[in-house]
Amino acid sequence: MSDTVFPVPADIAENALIDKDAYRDLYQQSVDDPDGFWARHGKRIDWIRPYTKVKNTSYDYHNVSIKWFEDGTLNVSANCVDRHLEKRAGQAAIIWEGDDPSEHKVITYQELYAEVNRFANVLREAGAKKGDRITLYLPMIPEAAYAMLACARIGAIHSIVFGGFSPDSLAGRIEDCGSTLVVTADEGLRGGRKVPLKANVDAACDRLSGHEPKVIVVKRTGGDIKMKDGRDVWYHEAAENVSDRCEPEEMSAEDPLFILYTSGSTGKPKGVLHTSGGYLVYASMTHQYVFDYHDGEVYWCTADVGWVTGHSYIVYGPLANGATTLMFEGIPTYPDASRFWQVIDKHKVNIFYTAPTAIRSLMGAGEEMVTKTSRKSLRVLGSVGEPINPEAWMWYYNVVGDKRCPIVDTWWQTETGGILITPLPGATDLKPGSATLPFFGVQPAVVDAEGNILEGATEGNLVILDSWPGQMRTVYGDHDRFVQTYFATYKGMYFSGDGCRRDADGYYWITGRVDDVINVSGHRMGTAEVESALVAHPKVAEAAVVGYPHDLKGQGIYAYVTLMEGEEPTDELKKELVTWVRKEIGPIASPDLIQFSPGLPKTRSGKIMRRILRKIAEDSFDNLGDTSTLADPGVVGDLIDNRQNRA
Ligand code: 6R9
Repeated sequence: MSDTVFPVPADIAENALIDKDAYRDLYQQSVDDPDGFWARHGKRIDWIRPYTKVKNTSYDYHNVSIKWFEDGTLNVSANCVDRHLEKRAGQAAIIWEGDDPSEHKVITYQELYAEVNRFANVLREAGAKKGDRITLYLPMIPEAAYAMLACARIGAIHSIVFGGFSPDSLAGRIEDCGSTLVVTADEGLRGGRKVPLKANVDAACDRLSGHEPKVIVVKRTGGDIKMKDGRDVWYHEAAENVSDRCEPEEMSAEDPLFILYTSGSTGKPKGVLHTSGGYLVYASMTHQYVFDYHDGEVYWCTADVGWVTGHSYIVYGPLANGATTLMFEGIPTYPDASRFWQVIDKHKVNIFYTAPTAIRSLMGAGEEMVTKTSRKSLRVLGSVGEPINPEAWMWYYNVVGDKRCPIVDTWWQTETGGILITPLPGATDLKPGSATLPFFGVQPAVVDAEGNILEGATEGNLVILDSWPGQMRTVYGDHDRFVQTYFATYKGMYFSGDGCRRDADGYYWITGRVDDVINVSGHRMGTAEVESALVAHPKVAEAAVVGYPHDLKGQGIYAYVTLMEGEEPTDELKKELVTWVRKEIGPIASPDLIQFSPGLPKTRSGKIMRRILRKIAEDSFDNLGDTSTLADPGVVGDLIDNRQNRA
């Protein structure tokens, strides 16, 4: 790892919202007196009825409960739209850049107001009301933001499902939260290719037992799709008959804002639940300070709204701040690998936030694709989703940022709602590969396997000792799972599932997941999910899935598969299994390598020893650790002999 330090650039420090002294002072206040600190900063958003209570949280294993600003009321959409009309009606709220470079659109705050109100009325017309769950399965078009804010306006809870998920995954998520309404588009468009969103919704609805949600369809491509009478309506037709005024619902701070499904180490994806007041305070505050956002700047986060990064840092954080947020429909390599940098020049982007996997893939396309563009508008760069390797960091810094722009390497999770560990551009000296220091109010600690807090320079598991306003409140419909997943491993602490190192300067270096979650191109995947998809195939008896280091994706998916008696281990069958998993979960879950293994290493009680499988997948055969507890130690030798890329 690199230990070079990149000091805060003088010009950035001079104009920054937070400099070194301010960071130190505010951080100290935030941990010495969380109530006082958040009582002041909660006021950054508009409340209908101001809160008198601030923090009411307990990490006690027997009584985990998280409430912030609980007696305040507000409406999130009014905070993201209405309150800016006085000063910013004519300012761009969203700059939308289409998949095809010839298409873009600027939506002012005034226009956003009309669109969100209209969308809210269409939802109401379709029967949606406060507390209902609405599933959004949309491409990266402005309607995705309108739909989110429209839900917030009427007090409905949105659950966004990434467009890359299969009908099965979509059906599972619709069912789990009991959505009464699904909003989709005819087709999506990514890299010139069409994504059959409506057809996937049809297939998902066929799999639902019990209830049939209504479906609202936004026209994106005009492609040929089937509309089901009595169930499906076109958005543009429904929108003709409604007014463009819809009074925002008065919501309690702790009323749910959204559910977002995310993978864990066991079982089905969990519905992470975020509420209204604390989430918005935290998303907006981190957006402003982490990116040092100044009024009038153009900010671009390349995530999809199907992930938490899109929720907090394309829509809610930036719009709550009255920012101009760029929304990109396409992919980094279409029409060619210069696209990001072209878009930066086209819209004079000042702040750019992307994922290490995108950077690594663009590094491969050569510097010329970057250097032929100007990028003079850029001021701050950001990274999120996985640890950024120092090589990618240096390329991002030197080539993309011309050695001028600080990189904020932001560590956080779906569960945390917003960024927890990160540099601030004007306050933090950078070390390539380190997420550096905690944001205000965040108290990270490093623990050993027994949960002892380790001091000084050390390495272990990353926990957070106390609550912050953006924290998830529960797993939808399963509070016990919330407690077991995050508060049972180390009693009294929030366990992140990540490992980390802390250096002598107190800087945090996230080393990656220590549980059975793998991070493929910044997308979270539970090994258990891929395994259960594989064993659902009629020819598969057993499967074990682990991550392994992958040059572009960060981690790849390595599947050990034991076939049913009598089945032939052929290359065709490998391909068939890959296609099968894509169909069951979605393309992001495609196994990169499949190794047919007649036996898997198991303990005498029948537990698969993944530690060993992980080592074999990493090609580190020398330190497999203790294999003496295996029921049949012989299988390990067979597995090594057949290690996929040597066989
Ligand atoms: C926001 C997001 C969360 C997991 C997290 C960690 C990894 C995210 C990171 C990072 C190192 C960073 N992660 N940011 N690791 N450095 N800057 O990605 O949420 O999809 O829930 O993933 O991603 O392992 O635990 P989510």
